[in-house]
Amino acid sequence: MAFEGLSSRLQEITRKLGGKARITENDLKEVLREVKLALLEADVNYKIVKDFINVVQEKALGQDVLKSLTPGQQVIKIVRDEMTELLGGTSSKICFSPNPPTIIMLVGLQGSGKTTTAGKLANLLRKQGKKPLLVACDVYRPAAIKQLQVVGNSLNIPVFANENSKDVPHIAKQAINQAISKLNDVIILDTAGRLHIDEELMQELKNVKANVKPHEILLVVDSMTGQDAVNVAESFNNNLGIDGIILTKLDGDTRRWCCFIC
Ligand SMILES: Nc1nc2c(ncn2[C@@H]2O[C@H](COP(=O)(O)OP(=O)(O)O)[C@@H](O)[C@H]2O)c(=O)[nH]1
Ligand SMILES: [Mg+2]
Repeated sequence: MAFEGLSSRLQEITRKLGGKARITENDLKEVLREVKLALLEADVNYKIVKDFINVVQEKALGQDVLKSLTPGQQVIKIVRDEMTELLGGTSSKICFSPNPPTIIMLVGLQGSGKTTTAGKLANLLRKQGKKPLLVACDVYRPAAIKQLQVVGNSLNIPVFANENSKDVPHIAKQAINQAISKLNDVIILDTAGRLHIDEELMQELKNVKANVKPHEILLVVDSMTGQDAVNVAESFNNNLGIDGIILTKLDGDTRRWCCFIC
């Protein structure tokens, strides 16, 4: 389960603090230091940890917790509330278009898990009563088209591919027409990635965005990339504007940090 290491560290801090009838400013500093270490060990970005600790400290001092009758409980509450805020106080869902099909475009680096996620997402949406169509937009490697077809077949979800074209906006438009005629209300575009972010990739994705106008652009990020995931997300967001992030491979990540699904 995600956050395993982090939650046991925080539970330990809570246990130590909870019973204290009085805490001094030094106790508070010590607690914040431990929370900071727990977050850093969980591979949370340093800037985020720094801001988080500052906010908790300000709130703790602002609420005069040191003079309170239950100071430990109050500090715990502040940490818990801020943690909830940090992880997103609200969970957002995919916005479906009132005029189907809703177009979801998956983007991300090569190997991040786009094709696998396309299948998982289609399966999830089907369970929610949708009729998804997967679209092979990674046109450079014939194996990539085949991979999506295998994923679709195994789930019994239709896959649109045009092996004769490398024009991704054109392929996406053909897929939209097929979706309309076959009453597929969601289409998922499985796009190509690169090993690293490069101008050519961004230009190509921008071109697809401009021509196809997807309702949701979701960035797929391999959680094993750790801190670099932040840079990848920033770069895709600046270039393309993303609506959400899906972190993959959390099952194999020993740091098990966090998972946003939008
Ligand atoms: N353990 C694990 N492996 C995954 C996950 N998602 C993808 N993979 C594997 O990562 C590799 C790359 O995935 P793929 O979907 O082809 O990535 P793409 O290049 O972005 O389309 C494949 O070997 C997948 O089986 C996941 O959530 N957990
Ligand atoms: Mg792929």
